[in-house]
Amino acid sequence: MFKKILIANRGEIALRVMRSCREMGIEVVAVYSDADRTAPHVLFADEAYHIGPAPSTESYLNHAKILEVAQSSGAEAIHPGYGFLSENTDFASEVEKAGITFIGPPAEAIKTMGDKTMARQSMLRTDVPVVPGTEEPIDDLEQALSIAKRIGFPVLIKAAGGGGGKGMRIVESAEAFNDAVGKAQRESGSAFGDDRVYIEKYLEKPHHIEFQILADQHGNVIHLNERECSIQRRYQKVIEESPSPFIHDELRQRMGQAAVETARSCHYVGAGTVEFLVDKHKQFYFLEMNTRLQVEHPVTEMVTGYDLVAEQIRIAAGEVLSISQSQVQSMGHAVECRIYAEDASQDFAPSTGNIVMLQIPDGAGTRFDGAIRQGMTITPYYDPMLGKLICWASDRESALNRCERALREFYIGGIETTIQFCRAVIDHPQFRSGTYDTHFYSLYKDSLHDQLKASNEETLLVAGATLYHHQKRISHGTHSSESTVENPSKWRSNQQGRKT
Ligand code: MV4
Repeated sequence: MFKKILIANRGEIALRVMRSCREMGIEVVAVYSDADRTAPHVLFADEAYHIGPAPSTESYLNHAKILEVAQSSGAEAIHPGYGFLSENTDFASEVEKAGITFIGPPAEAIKTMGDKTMARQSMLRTDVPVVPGTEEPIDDLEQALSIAKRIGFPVLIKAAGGGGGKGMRIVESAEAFNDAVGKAQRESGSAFGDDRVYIEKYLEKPHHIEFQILADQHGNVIHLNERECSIQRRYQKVIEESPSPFIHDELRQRMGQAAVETARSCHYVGAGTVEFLVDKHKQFYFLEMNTRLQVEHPVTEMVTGYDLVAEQIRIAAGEVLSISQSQVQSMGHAVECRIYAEDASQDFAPSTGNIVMLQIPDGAGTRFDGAIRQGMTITPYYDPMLGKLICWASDRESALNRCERALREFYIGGIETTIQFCRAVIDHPQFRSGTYDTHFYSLYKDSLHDQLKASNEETLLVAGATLYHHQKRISHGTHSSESTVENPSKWRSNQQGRKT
């Protein structure tokens, strides 16, 4: 087993990885930018090294500097977390060339799955159903149009180099086709430095359901069931849950098998996620594979009981998977709410500033994966996600009730957050009923925002009323701080006067 691991990341995911390392007796090395000199991940680590200015292109994305720190600190492996260098083929190869273990899949698997057309081609050689569409990026408009006509409109134009919805365009008719391809190519070019686009059949009201997989270096591959991720806003996930309220056991087993087959097809090693779209007839299609640990991995940890980061590390160290498929069981229900430093009432504009007050929920079945503390400043340099609240209970309704309770306990003062927005979703009848698909947010946007406005006003009213009451108690001399031995507080006399 490794003795020391460098974590090439920041924020909640850096802490998440460090926690598993520490439980495994592994020392952790942090790296940090100018903006993160006193960040939680720096204070948590055994050693921390400065790697550059605040912009991530000059720090957390600086391959050479990170490798240099790994070598000088004697780290035997690098965990990239998610985002930043986690899906960078060049970085993964450079790490391995330097004789350091990259805690993630082989560079070749990252490359295959990172190119969405290459991934589709590779998947077409398997039995896994793929969304109908083109195998190659569009290079001939006329040929592409005839394919689009054969698939049938509406079609979707997607970026080959992207994923996650950027550069995506719905085309309703042949007349709009050429124009849309041009726009999608320009958008993809500026977003990914790669203007190749391809076509997929546009599925109506699909569910986004992804499967967690684990693969070791010895050819063992298992899946750890699914996460339902259909609650998204502009392709940004808001809430995830497991099990999915939409699929039944037989479908779960077939999709799990397909996820395992996907991992095998690209000789995958490590933890990965296979994304599927499931249509209203419960037909599923391969969408893409994410070759990293995902933000929402705790949902799977809560229902299966496994530590996915520990599994990643054991796999990277060459161990044989200690979990067999038949051992994997899903127990109860888990829900995750992503808490962003964003103002939901201002079109989710990023909110920066000082966290002046902080109350993190806890209690039974309540987990918060974050990296925030009172007094710290949220800067505009990095992803605005502050952390994730994950609640577990024995059934879906109890898990949602618990989540609601925890969100009510949650208070972050000084910046705007999506805490109340998550509450509006959790409380929404359509979400509660479990019958929702990827159109949930656009469909219920107005009612969610009305609810949000009402709960913000309620918070202000409660704060005002509390203040008023507090003042009145002080002026009437019944405040607890004014009680003495001779003049005990009402609370005490009430207790003593109580019959037992
Ligand atoms: C689709 C689709 C319908 N048909 N692909 C959006 C983000 C990207 N990861 C994939 N996305 C979609 N791809 C086909 N062929 C609908 C979506 C989609 C969506 C997916 C997941 C969650 C929310 C969504 C909202 C709108 C559209």
